[in-house]
Amino acid sequence: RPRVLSGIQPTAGSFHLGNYLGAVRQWVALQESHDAFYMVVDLHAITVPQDPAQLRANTRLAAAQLLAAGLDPERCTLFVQSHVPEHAQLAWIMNCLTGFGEASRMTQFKDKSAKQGADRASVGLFTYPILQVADILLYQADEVPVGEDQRQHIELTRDLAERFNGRFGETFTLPKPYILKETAKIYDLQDPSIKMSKSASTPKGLINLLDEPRVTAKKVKSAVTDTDTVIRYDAENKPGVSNLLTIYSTLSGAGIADLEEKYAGKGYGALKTDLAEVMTEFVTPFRERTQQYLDDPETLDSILAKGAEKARGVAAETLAQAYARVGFLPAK
Ligand code: AQP
Repeated sequence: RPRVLSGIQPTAGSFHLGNYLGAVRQWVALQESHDAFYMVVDLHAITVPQDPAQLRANTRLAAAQLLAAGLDPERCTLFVQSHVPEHAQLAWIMNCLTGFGEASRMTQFKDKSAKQGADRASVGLFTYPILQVADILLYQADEVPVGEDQRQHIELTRDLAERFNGRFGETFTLPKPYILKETAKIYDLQDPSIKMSKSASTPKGLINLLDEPRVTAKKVKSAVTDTDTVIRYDAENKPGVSNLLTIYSTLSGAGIADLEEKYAGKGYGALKTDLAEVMTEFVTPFRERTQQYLDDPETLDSILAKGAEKARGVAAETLAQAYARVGFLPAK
């Protein structure tokens, strides 16, 4: 079976709709057909300041949400990044293979550091994509299911894998991004020209899956559309409506063309009311399942411990090979 690897940050508490539709939904599907490794990336989280107690709680919360979304520990390997020390170890080697200019071209760093003020951004934030390279290469992943915003980091992963292989001998698999066109980028409900994001979106533009369903319904109903009245998918000219149609279609399983037909001659109000209902039907059981996992932290922690053990089996083997290739003297 081909292998997939992906991760999600535990930083924001609740996952948002972009995380779910852009990534986690695909993770759930891929565990059926792939040898799947998924992790909560707490090492990535500390690239910006975190409260320790909050980070710990959010790490469990992220794992609970992944299980609630449908990850099955019998079908995939679910673990916490810091439980597998090989991530940081391989990242160091990859740091040493990366050019400073090359790392400087990563657009996510440019965006995030610009927001914080370049002097305040940590070196960890700068090397974040290189840790991601290590995450992926350790598992010899064939595909990486992510949203569009991560495409550049997968390119970097391929470049560094090729560089390492060229310099030290064939070691790493070159991974491909697995990005579904329809949901590659979910947009902010208030500003459909930007992606829905925990740091850039206003509270009204961001759907948190763990929000009260009535809060979510309200946000859907006040989503920005356009001055036209026709319900039609046209990402360029009608980004707000198109975003709502994408969300509606993916969550309900109805095709976009079917939705356009269903709402022909009806106003945006009807579309939003129905979408609010579809959202409520999705988030209500999701919230309940998340809470059930949180109420039983022992079970949750033991799932994560088993996942880490399985992950380490693979990661340790790859790291040992990389260490040998680089020329590190084996410890006796
Ligand atoms: N709006 C989005 N549309 C589609 N996919 C998205 N992802 C994030 N936003 C969207 C995907 O979610 C996965 C996990 O993301 P992450 O935990 O690495 O967080 P992030 O990318 O840092 O999420 P945010 O909200 O975008 O955070 P900020 O605002 O800090 O940048 C990834 O696969 C990502 O592509």
